[in-house]
Amino acid sequence: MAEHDDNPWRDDGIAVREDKPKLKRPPLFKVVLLNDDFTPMEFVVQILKVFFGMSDEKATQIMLHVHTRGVGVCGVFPRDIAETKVQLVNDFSRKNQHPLLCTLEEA
Ligand code: TYC
Repeated sequence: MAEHDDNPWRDDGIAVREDKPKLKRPPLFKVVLLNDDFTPMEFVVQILKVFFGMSDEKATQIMLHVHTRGVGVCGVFPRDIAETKVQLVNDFSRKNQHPLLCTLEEA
């Protein structure tokens, strides 16, 4: 009997169903910019280029979207990356004495 227990090919007649994969994709977060009346447009464009890797054209387009609509998405990232970007942008804005607000929303 002992040699049967060790044989991986032995069919005990037990039906085996594969388990559903337990891994879920990590939730994503939108990093958003809010409009205000004081932050210069060029500063917002600089933020979008430096922290979000946008071209001058794309950054200008997003900045104007936020300026006219009040809010706009800079990018979508896993939580830790989104949180770090928000922190870096807000620190940089404060250091430059602008009230620009960056925050995150679950995507
Ligand atoms: N509304 C600002 C201005 O007229 C420009 C601006 C755009 C500020 C986007 C913030 O997220 C922002 N100078």
